[in-house]
Amino acid sequence: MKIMIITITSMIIFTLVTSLVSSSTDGGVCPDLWHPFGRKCYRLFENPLNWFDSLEVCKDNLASLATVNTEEKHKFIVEKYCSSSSNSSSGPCERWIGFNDIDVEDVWQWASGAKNDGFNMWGPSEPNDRDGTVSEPYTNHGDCAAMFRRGWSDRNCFAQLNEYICEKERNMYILKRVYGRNGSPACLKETELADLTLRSSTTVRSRVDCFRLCISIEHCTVFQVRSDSKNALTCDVLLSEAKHAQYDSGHDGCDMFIINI
Ligand SMILES: [Ca+2]
Ligand SMILES: [Ca+2]
Repeated sequence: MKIMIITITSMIIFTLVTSLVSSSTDGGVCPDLWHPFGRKCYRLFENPLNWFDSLEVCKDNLASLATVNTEEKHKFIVEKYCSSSSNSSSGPCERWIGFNDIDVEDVWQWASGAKNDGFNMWGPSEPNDRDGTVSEPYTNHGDCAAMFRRGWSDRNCFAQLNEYICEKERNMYILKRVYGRNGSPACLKETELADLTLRSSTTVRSRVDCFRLCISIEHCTVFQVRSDSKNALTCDVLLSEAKHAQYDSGHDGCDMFIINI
């Protein structure tokens, strides 16, 4: 028998749950392929683009080019990505970051809008408003910063670097567990999923994996995790509209959650 969801009786601050996926204690999670450091998430992109196009890709990912405003952050990025990226294991490990003096020469600012508090890691003789060596034409301005393993240099913003680093806020999520009228966890049966599922029958190892799958998919705000008789877990990732649907309740081993950001 189908009944409307009538109560959402528990709220779980999801940072409690995310402690399972991140050792950090300051809350928030990063989507797949993004890595946490402090309160931010970082991701290395490895397709050759100029600075402007790199920034656009970051924005498409609700991020900005990295604001590398502490030495610790610079070190994290070097240690995290200089050994794994395709062009950097032994090379200079060069990639775009958000620092630029595009608007006013020698007034450096962060693409993210973060205040420039004076920190920088310019390499020797940088910034020199030149791309590459001094033999290049002076008109070839250096207005966009690239970070290397050991420091930064200003380069021509239209130069195509192989890599760039995006940065965004870690998200704070609140999960609401969904209950039916009789107080047992509400859930959709397999036969009811077809119209409401973005991606169903994905095997996961844990509820947290299902949560992470959901937040990596646009428009997903509801997910449920079903376990079968052998305790294998199946993750159903649902369209947001699903929360207005009617659900069965009382499935053993099935839990549904609504994500509020
Ligand atoms: Ca410049
Ligand atoms: Ca330069």
